Amino acid sequence: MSTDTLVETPESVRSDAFVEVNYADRIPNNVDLASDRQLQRALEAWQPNYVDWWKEMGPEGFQDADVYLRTAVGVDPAGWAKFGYVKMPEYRWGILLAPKVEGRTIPCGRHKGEPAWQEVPGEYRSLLRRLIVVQADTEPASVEQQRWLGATAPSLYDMRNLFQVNVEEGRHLWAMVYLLVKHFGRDGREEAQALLERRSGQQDNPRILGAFNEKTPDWLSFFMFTYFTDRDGKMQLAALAESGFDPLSRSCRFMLTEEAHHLFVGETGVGRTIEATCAAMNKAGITDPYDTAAIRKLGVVDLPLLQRKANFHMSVTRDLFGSEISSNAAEAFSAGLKGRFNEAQLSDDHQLHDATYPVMRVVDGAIVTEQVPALRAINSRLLDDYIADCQGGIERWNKIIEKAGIDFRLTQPHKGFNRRIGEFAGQHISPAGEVIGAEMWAAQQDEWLPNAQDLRFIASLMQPCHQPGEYASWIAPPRLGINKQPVDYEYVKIA
Ligand code: BYC
Repeated sequence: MSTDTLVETPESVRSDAFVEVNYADRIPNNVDLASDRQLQRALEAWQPNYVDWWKEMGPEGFQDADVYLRTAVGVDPAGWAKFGYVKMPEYRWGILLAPKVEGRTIPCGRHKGEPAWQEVPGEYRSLLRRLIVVQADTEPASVEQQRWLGATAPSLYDMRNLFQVNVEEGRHLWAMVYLLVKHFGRDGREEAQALLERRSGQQDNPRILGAFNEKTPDWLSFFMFTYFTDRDGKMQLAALAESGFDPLSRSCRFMLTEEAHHLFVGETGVGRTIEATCAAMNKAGITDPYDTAAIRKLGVVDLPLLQRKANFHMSVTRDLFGSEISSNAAEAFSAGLKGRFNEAQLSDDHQLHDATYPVMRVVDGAIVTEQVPALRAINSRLLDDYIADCQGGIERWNKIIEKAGIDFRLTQPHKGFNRRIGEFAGQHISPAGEVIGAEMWAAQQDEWLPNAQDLRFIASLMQPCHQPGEYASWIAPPRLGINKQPVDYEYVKIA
């Protein structure tokens, strides 16, 4: 292991005047874990089970590789991470909370304005625990979903990014397990153990939320997942960062810092795929983006296929917001456990007694927009904020296509397209937003979602490129390397 990393430095690292991350402890932390022996022992008992889970379910075939990873050494945005080679099972997963904001109050709901809770409010214990467990469950789930991807990495740069995302999802699990074990006693310890036992996609004991039981079989899925599904992570973490339960808020605030890189990996991964496609089309003199047979012969992903892939990931991720109209969500908000996106910046009473919110629903076979009590429409609102937040990257992808002079635009399908949860579950809605019958859906769905031929083609592209500086035909090299390293740097030293 290189010495230029603080990963193994056995001393405290001061990141700013207030927050010190202690790397001398078995579990790195900035929560003064050593002062609470019982908690420390409980977490140290969980740690080997976690590492066993990582070795069993983490990246397959690369556990001994030296990976150029960043490790959080503080929570100061100006300099919170260090880079160096690490073998993943030796990664220093730690507990990091954003600094406490003195005088912070509960931002929303019936307790608005009261001091934020430092301990679990008894009357909301089970609701709070459920929110933390659902958040926690997604983190190991995504590592499990992505565990086979190393073998087909399109470059060492991409492989390293995959592993970076994976170890940070592992750290996010630690962040939630800390809250469960510290604040929920024996129940919390049992939940922490159960988090290591559920398995993505397993019939008997699956992960909690639908999208986290889907497969991530190829790199295009990975990039779409990190753009669209990690963005659900961003939105949910932002809503939980508004929690009146201060330890949850502080955990989520720091997790959001790490999440930004995951979104970057997704956006640039899809963007580089588009670049390679457009460049190959132009070189071959192909102007029609629907001339897919000719385009696929060039070893790149045709744009209509990218649209179908995006349609799948967008619709599955929209289901993660729960039912648009939800009494669970109303209660989480009213209790002050989960806010809205940017709660503190919204200019209303933050209690929503009389407010309404427009929600799309299907009534008598037609899509209508109804005003619904805003409290019950909390999920719907977060979903709308999410859809708006997705648009930025899509516009940037379209710029790449436009600059290459190709007549094609990626778009978001209608909110009701391909939904299994909420107002549109059980309906057939086209990407354009028409309510259609089952027959029409069956006839068209291969045009709207990846079909068997698409999946076979994508699988055929997934040939490993594991030499420094080598990139697969279907993806352009990045403009910049990681941490100012060149793009042909040996980001992963394969054992
Ligand atoms: N699949 O009233 P409802 C991330 C369940 S991603 C299966 O409709 P509610 C990440 C629901 O649990 C962010 N089940 O919705 C990204 C409930 O069951 P219980 C994860 C579903 O409760 C990439 C029942 O249906 N964080 O971080 O208002 C990589 C009725 O629920 C689904 C969070 O989600 C589904 N899609 O809201 C790594 C935040 N949807 O409890 C990480 C915490 C709903 O009756 N979670 N159900 O047994 C929450 O805020 C809420 O639990 C939800 C659901 C928004 C998920």
